Amino acid sequence: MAYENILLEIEDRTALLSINRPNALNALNADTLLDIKNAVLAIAEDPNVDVLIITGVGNKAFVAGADIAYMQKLPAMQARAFAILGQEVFRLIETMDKPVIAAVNGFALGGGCELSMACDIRLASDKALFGQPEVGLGITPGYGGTQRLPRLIGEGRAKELIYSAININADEAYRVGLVNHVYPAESLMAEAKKLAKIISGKAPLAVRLSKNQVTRGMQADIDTAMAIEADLFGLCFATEDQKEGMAAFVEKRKADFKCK
Ligand code: DAK
Repeated sequence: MAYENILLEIEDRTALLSINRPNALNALNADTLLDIKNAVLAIAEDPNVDVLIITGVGNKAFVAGADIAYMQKLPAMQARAFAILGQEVFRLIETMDKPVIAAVNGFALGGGCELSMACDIRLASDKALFGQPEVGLGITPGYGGTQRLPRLIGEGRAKELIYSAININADEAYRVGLVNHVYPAESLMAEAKKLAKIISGKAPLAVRLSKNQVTRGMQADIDTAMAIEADLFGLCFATEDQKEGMAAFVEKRKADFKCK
């Protein structure tokens, strides 16, 4: 499929989706969200891909938010459709089986910060800047910021960032637990690919079931979450990879996983 607003490459069982509107600091309009949606749906089904990395083209921005110029004059019903599309795309990323790494290479503001939070793992360049500037525009966060930010960094810190619209740099984002690691800008992508390669060397189905357990379990009460864990743990024992993984350990050799 041809995309206008993103680049998509597949290498070494990793898909790299780069949002490609550098002149607008990779801001998200409806066409870009549609490209992301179609790419994510394709990657979810692609047997050659285990891990997805999302980043922004250029050295300035991951995504500087929803496209303000695009949103400014939207009629109400189109604004509603834009909201539904964004929520759908972010939820798709969050709930797709395959792990998603955000390689945050610059501004991650508003919808950009929210996009990174819909990913499983956030790696940041030392130039990254995170924030939810919406209240300065007369709106609230609308792509999950009021929900995912407090879950990731705690209610008090999230409320401070959302109410004040203050941006935080990569080191502060690391300190509060919004990002897992901070790397020099020039090594961010290599580090993201290195992590993707480590993940894709494990049993792919077990990785996907683990994502499912964490993502669904985090939304559930502890008893339901433990039941989800037990069920999917049990399911692993119906796979060839469980037999191969345990046999390889006992036989002191590298496992050859097959279940895609
Ligand atoms: N939208 C559109 N264009 C943007 C943009 C954005 N978010 N951010 C930057 N640009 C454009 C600029 O207009 C400029 O375009 P030209 O003038 O060159 O044509 C170009 O990118 C370069 O930007 P600057 O010249 O401003 O670059 P600086 O380095 O001086 O400043 C900046 C960088 C990131 C600090 C600044 O551009 C900035 O403050 N940008 C806006 C950041 C922001 O407020 N982002 C949050 C947007 S609100 C919803 C759900 C979610 C949302 C909305 C609705 N529903 C459920 C309904 C999400 C809302 C948001 O994300």
